[in-house]
Amino acid sequence: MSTPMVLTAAMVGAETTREQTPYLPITAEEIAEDAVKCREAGAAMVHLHVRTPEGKPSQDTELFRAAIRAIRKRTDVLIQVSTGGAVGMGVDERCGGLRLTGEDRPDMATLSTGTVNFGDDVFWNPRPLVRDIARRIRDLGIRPELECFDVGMVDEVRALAKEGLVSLPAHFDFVLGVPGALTAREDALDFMIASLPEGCSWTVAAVGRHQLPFVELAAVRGGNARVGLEDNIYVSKGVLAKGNWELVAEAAKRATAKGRTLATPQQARQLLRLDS
Ligand code: KMH
Ligand code: ZN
Repeated sequence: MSTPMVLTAAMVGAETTREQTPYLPITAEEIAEDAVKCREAGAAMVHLHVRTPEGKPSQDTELFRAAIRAIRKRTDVLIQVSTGGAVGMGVDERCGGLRLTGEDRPDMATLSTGTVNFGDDVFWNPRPLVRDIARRIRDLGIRPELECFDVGMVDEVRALAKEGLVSLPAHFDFVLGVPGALTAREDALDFMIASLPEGCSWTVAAVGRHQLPFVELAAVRGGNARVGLEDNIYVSKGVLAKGNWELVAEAAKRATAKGRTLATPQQARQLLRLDS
């Protein structure tokens, strides 16, 4: 039996707009409604950003709290908060989701480990800032998902581990296909995998039209995949996904066709070492 595959739904993001797709969830209730359907379609985790009621990207603690409560009221899907936010946000703003403790504490949080061009913008992650966020994640007692947009960011995790800021083995997310960063190519994915420290697990999040084909590549390589409206709004050429759930359903179909079973949230907790 192969290892169950963890599907993550990146539901909201900071860049996708309602002008691009009317199916982008914005309010806590809309996010929870779509999260329930994502879980039913095979997702074990959601990667969460939040928005103001007007749809502006936000990392506001109370907006995160409302979304997390709405999701947890209705489903057991794991919740990973973004600490990336939107380009141009300062570190305190980006870490809004890390102020949630007790029953509102997220299950996981992202940690981007280097600076990268992000379309015409720059996703700014100088080394001191990365360490600041790593410390906050560690202090909250949760595990990071190490977001790497290029291979040097994988190497940087070794330095973070030496400094005691990340414990290995850890879980990585390879984000491929961001304009200005590493392209979504099969050999790029293989180089990322080959660069991992011993025993680490990985997810691939390929952007745009690469999203669903990379689910299949991840499936055959024994990895995990992230889909969702943060990274891609189309379920097929020119056809908008009617919610994150439709992208998860398509990912689930492709992964199972390659012989993988899908992880439940409980299995994902173990596979991603969230309790250790
Ligand atoms: N919105 C991007 C600039 C994360 O969630 O940790 C960064 C991002 C990464 O989405
Ligand atoms: Zn994100």
